[in-house]
Amino acid sequence: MHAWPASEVPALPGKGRDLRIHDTATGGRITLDPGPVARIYVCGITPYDATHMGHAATYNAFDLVQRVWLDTKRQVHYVQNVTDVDDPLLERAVRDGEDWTALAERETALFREDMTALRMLPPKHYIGAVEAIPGIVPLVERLRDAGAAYELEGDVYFSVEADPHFGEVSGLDAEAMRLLSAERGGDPERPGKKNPLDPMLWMAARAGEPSWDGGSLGAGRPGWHIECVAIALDHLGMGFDVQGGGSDLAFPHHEMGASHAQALTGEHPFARAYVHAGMVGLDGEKMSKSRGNLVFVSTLRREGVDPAAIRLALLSHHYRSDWEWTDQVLADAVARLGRWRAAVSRPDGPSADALVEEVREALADDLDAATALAAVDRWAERQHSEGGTDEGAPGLVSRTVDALLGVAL
Ligand code: 5CA
Ligand code: ZN
Repeated sequence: MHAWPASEVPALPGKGRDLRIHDTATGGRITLDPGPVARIYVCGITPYDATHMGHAATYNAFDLVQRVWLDTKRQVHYVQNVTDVDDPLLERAVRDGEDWTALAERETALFREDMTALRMLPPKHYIGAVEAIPGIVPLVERLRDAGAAYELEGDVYFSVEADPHFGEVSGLDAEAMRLLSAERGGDPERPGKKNPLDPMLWMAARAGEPSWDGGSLGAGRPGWHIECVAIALDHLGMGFDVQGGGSDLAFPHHEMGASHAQALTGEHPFARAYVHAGMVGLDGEKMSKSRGNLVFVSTLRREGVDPAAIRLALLSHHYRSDWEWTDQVLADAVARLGRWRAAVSRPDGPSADALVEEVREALADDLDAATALAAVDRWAERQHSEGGTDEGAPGLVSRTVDALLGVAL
């Protein structure tokens, strides 16, 4: 599938710092050391509803990762999927009496518009689950032939015992895994499984549901985790730099994905860092399509809210913390955007050389965007209170905010 148009990223003087980031697997901060081409896979949406603030916050975090890398003069190879066939999408289509492909196409198109408006850098490869099926089937066959997968009433399950590193991404104990597996798409109660945690790789065709030719697997459709593994291995290979998503993906999705890939290749690790963004809530609950407590990017845009203000609202929270979306969060961001725009609209101002380094340092320090915003606030306050004579300063501030934070002033 096609992605969305890229906004230009201005080059800044000098060079950024290497990113130190919290890795879920080691439970601590690690310094990433990508090659000249940094490789990142970020899990994409399941397109049955519009982009909400939680999605936007998660994609914002991984956009910052890329902006830090670009500032170190690396190229970035970014891959994202679209889960354009899965239970929740099919259920929503049935509920609304809509064709599931039309629903997926419409919501994916809206997501592209939202990402473009928010100036999120597009993936180089934007791949749907459906288009990945021809690549998924041979992977499942290989796992089965190697004894890492087994059949149960026509469905094919992955055996978590096949990967000696299983459990290392999330670091959870068996009971916690069982609970989360039941909550997040697994079926630990199904009789006949070798291990209750074993996830489905291939689901045999069900009446009334779409299915595809699965070669020796029979007709069916892919499980969720193998979708991302097939796409990541195809476009990035093993040992890529960052696997990203919201914290609700650490288990089972990223745990199972890592094990599928490690069992397939005999190599470790699947990703060198597993990075997870916190959950955005509304009225005390995680914002989620299934709960319906949502604030959509597209609704705010229609109401005339400047996407740059939405982006500043996302940036005002640390990406790893769980936080609540409120009207006040947006009002504060609108006010901040106004102060910044007024400050850079003057022909000169206080020097911004130190500011560039402060923003760089804050972001390299586990994407501390709030500290970066505070540094820009201080420059804007000085501009308003004292002004300055540096003719290049307002332009440099605009370029810094654009290049490193994705905000157009
Ligand atoms: N298609 C799968 C990933 S392969 C999926 O999880 N889709 S999703 O539409 O449910 O979520 C897309 C991304 O948004 C995921 O990274 C998910 O962790 C993140 N996300 C979902 N809800 C929230 C929330 N309330 N706050 C922060 N991030 C969220
Ligand atoms: Zn995924």
